[in-house]
Amino acid sequence: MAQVFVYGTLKRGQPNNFYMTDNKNGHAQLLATAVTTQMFPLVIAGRNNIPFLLNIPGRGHVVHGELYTVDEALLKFLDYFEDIPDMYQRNLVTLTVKEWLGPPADEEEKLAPGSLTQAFVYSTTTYQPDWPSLTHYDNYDSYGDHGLMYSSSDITQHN
Ligand code: PCA
Repeated sequence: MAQVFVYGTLKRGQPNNFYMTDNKNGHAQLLATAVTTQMFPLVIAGRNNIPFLLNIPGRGHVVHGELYTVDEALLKFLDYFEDIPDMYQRNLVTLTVKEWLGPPADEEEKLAPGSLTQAFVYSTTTYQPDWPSLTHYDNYDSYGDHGLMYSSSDITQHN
């Protein structure tokens, strides 16, 4: 099992959340809402409007997302889906827990609001030179006012 922080299309209400819930490629359990303790630029880039957390700590905003525990099968699938290591790399990030949403029976695992934890995140150090100057978001929504709705038609053509 591994902890994964999702900040983009894998969040609840976003276009790829079904990968976290349909149990086809492995299992995930939502644990909590969380926010990165450090700031990062979260941008929407490429012709498919893909959200990217750029691995430039200290720039941008603290980024809101969701903490999951995932099994090895789903972690492997997500690495494939996120096109590791070309499109994203899987890095560790420190999070501040906001609201616990995990199973109530899991008293031992329960993380208090404000506590710190570490999780994997699909972020990137291999971005295009103009990406850091794109608009920085703190809470991604594919359907937001920006009008840059995510398109999954061809995930290999993100540049
Ligand atoms: N999927 C991953 C990284 C960005 C994306 O759209 C996520 O939601 O965290």
